[in-house]
Amino acid sequence: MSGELSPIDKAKFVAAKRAVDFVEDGMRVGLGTGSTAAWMVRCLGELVREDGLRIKGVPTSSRTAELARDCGITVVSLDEARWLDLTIDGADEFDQDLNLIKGGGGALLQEKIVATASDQMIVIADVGKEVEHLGHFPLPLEVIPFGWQTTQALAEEMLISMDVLGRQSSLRMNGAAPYVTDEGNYILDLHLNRIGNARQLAMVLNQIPGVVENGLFIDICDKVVVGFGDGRVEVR
Ligand code: ABF
Repeated sequence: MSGELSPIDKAKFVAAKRAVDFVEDGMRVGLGTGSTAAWMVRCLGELVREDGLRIKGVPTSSRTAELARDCGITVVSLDEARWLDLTIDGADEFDQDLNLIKGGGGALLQEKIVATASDQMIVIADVGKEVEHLGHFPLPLEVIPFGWQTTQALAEEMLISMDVLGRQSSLRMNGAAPYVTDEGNYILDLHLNRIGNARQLAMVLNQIPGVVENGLFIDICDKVVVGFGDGRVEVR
């Protein structure tokens, strides 16, 4: 499956492949979104088709649902599964406390719901996602379309009082139109550069009217499987 991969793709692949070792027969598994998670879905599909692994997959986005079905994985909704044994997903940044920034792929709301409804969450990532302080990657904020510019102004005003370096934000676009999430919402990307108190910021952001969810995953991730371009893997 892996053939000749670039170092970054090899890092993603080996992390994904190591993570599926944690999947046991009969599990209900949350399936993440993004290119690293896509490798994980493919590896799981191979185990389902060739080793008879029996799992129920709960996708975190429509893209993942399509890929999972194409790989032969039984896909069910989160409400059908009710609770998950394990979720495996990617991330945009992770720090030493295993706190994350997620949402670069635009699926942070469903990803956070699925990860929270799981006994365990494992993140798979290339080592380039590891940071000392969260925030260099723009923090995604899912907002309802109604009054989004007012929501944006309130968020930027709130950032002035927070422990962050940057306060600019931008509406995520899909070509000439705003990017629309699976739930029909918009995404504001907050260019914070460095986040001091991620826990406090996550709580305050979600108090702003119009904000649905933010991409900070605090105390949700249990393990990070880190892949390296030379094929090494570390479990943190
Ligand atoms: C998804 O995967 C998103 O939350 C995150 O932004 C993205 C990372 O994508 P990739 O694995 O392609 O770097 O979980």
